Amino acid sequence: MKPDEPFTLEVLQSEATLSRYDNHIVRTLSSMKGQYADQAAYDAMLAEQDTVLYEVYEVRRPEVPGELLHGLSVVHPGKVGDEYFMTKGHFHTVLETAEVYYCLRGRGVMVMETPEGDWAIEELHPGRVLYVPPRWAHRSVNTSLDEPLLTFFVYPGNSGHDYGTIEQQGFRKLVLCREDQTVYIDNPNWSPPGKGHAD
Ligand code: PAN
Ligand code: ZN
Repeated sequence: MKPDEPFTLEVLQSEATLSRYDNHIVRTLSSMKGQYADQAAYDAMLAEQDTVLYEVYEVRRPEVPGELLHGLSVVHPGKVGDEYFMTKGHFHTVLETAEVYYCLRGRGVMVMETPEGDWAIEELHPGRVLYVPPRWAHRSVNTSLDEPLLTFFVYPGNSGHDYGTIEQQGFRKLVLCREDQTVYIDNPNWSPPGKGHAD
């Protein structure tokens, strides 16, 4: 079989070059039901408008171990109650697969945790590379209220995405804006791995 040809991509230029990506995913508020701590703020915001929270631009490659899936993640600025806009977050279905994130623009954090309940939060700013090791669930949070958080990501083709575990148990830590400061607090609704949801 003839091997694929090498190819290049302008990761970030104009709206026009973004159209070079193969796939564009748009996640709005309605897709994050139950993920924000302040349910009343969530409901009120959704009643106004199904706001776009984040977008993902993917280069489509075969989902097999030797391939690398890559693309651009854009988390828009904003809050639901005190909680910054963020991605759903997920474990990789193949838990032993890692991921690299390279921050291109904006300010943010990556909230991470393992199935055993260990947690970590790393700051993202332009020029910083974050290595998410195998086993760590990950969620990007935009901690700037003025500009989008742009990251480039790369992960193995066979990783897959397990969203259900996080939808059920949440992340252990929440990233909030309190009196203009970014604070990390314990998620009161977090249920320990394997214990199901708190309510
Ligand atoms: C990224 C994420 C992207 C959006 O490509 O998929 O940032 O986040 P959610 O998938 O949690 O909605 C990645 O981590 N892929 O594995
Ligand atoms: Zn991932």
